[in-house]
Amino acid sequence: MSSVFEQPVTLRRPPGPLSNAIAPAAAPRWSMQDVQALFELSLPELLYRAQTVHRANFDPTLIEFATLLSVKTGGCPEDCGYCPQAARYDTGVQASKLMDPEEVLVAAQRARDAGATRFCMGAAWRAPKDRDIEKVAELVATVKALGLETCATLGMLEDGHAETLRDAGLDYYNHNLDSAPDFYGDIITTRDYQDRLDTLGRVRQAGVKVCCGGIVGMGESPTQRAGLIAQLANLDPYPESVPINHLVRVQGTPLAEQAPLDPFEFVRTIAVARITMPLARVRLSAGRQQMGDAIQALCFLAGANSIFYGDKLLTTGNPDTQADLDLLQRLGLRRGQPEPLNPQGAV
Ligand code: SAM
Ligand code: DTB
Ligand code: SF4
Repeated sequence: MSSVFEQPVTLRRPPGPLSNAIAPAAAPRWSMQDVQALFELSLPELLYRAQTVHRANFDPTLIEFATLLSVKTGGCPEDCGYCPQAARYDTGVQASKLMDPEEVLVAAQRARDAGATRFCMGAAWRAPKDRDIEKVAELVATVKALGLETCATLGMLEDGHAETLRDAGLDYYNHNLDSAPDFYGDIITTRDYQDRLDTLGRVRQAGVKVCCGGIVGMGESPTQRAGLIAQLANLDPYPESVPINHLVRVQGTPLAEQAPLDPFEFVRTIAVARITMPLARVRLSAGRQQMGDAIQALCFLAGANSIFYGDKLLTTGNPDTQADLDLLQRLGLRRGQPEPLNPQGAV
């Protein structure tokens, strides 16, 4: 298959068996040079390669619908420069306590009835305490009982937390690297890159699937965009689920006035994620409301096979559900859970 390409696409090792830790692989599967070279291809060539990888591994017409719910909003002590929920920025987000299982049940039922297959609960914590984990475990069990895939994003985890969540029925834990290591310090100073890798290691070790991605459009250089994808693709094994967020510029945050990114750079980022992580569910995540249908369509052509579905992300807007259903229909795409075509691994 790769012989049709001028420069062969080498499909590197697929996610291996669960390892004890998640960390950059000893021998990186993807060098920075390789990843940058993909970003620098002409758009037609890059999309062709991404589509070829996508079609070899998935039904390219299937798109996963994941619904988000902010189960604990705002008041966060961290300083993530993009985030409307950081207490230190005046963004108008009202802080609230952790939701009760009854409220979450109603929201999850609504999401399932609207067609979502994954339900992701987000909490604006730096790091949950033991008692928070117990409460979230109850929420996870409530959602799992509805037959939905479960995901949670709660901040940094301590030893034992991922196991408690797993035992309650957690399928995925979302914890993003957010940016390349050499840009990270420009955006967040209250926790470092290694803290994130440590949490990802705990999730992996507990046997919970890893959902890990980043944000583009924060003022990073093209090399730093490639750096983010290289980091993700070189995690060993790479994440099963990769959310690629476009920065949602929120008034009051330090990134509110960030100059817009050329939308084709976002499309390229999706394509390179697909090529370097062939079996991952690559999610076209935050930023769709600002993107327009044509750019979203290009993202699907570039290999995105998952979206956040529902009128709200955590605190900001997302396209109306009907608009998404209409868009999928116009593009001949279908809602569903994309599963690898070849159970032996990446093709
Ligand atoms: N507090 C937890 C944490 O930071 O790990 C979980 C919730 S946090 C809001 C989850 C992710 O949302 C962040 O890592 C970031 O990637 C994404 N995010 C937050 N604000 C965003 C924004 N304005 N635009 C795009 N993505 C954003
Ligand atoms: C992810 O990568 N993106 C989602 C989810 N994981 C938790 C969050 C996007 C948040 C966008 C800003 C907001 O709505 O507050
Ligand atoms: Fe807090 Fe998470 Fe927002 Fe950072 S991204 S400020 S940790 S809620």
